[in-house]
Amino acid sequence: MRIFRLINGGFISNFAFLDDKVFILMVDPIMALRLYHEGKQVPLGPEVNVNLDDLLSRDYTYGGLRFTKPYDPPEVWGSGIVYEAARARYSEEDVAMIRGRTIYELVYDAERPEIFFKGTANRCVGHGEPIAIRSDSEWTLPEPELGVVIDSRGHILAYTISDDVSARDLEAQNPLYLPQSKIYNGSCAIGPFLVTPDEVGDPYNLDITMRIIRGNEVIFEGRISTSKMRRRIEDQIKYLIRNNDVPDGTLLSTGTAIVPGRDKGLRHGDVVEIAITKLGTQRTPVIKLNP
Ligand code: DO4
Ligand code: MG
Repeated sequence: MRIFRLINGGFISNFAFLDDKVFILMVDPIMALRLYHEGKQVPLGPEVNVNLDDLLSRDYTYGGLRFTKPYDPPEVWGSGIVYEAARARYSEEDVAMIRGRTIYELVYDAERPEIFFKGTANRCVGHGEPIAIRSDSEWTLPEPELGVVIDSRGHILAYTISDDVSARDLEAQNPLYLPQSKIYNGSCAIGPFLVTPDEVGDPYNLDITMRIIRGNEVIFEGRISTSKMRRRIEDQIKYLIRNNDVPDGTLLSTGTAIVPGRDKGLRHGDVVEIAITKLGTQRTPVIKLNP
């Protein structure tokens, strides 16, 4: 099952895509995922006739019906330095060192993962909606990641595309600035779909690709397979929920391996396109926030 939401004039409706048909979803997406996970009937309304490709091509400037985030995650968390590529790229900068090694090299090898708070639903946008550059950042990067929706006991209910947009200059300046680098309006994009595990299959066999488009030009392109993840998703979830109650529907963004350089920082007007096997393609325009 795939869940998505459409917005029209501020009014949001929930939909389920099942057996090649689209139905109105009669319960909220988190409840639907819980029921599906428990093998119970998901309350569906009538089948509707929608052209998904057409809807996916519309962005937030469109006046009528368009995509929005597939649900409102009560909490969003992120994992850091989960891939060798992230360890290497993050450590290239002039960053904090402990006992002669960068903090990123240390956490990559450590048993305890880096898990950080990433925000709440109001910081998240959906497909076609703008991700943001902080007004005080000159180097902000998108981070294309496999997003995992879990229940309060840590069971995986669904997967989605998540973009852990980060003000890289702030976190490189001082690790204590990490929350400001990671949490601000428009710092997280999710969707277009929530896809249940039975449709995704092996989460360690998915291709993640990202393109940054400026005008008519692709200024960056990157690709990675989730098979390159050093830390298992279950291990990340174990640390996230240890002595830390999370609500049903919590989203964990499982870390990036695609890290463009300093010369590829986002600019107002760019478009970020992230595709993950089985999860679809997320396109988000980029805006720079006013001070
Ligand atoms: O502390 C750095 C954050 C790393 C991160 O967000 C990632 O590896 O995806
Ligand atoms: Mg990240």
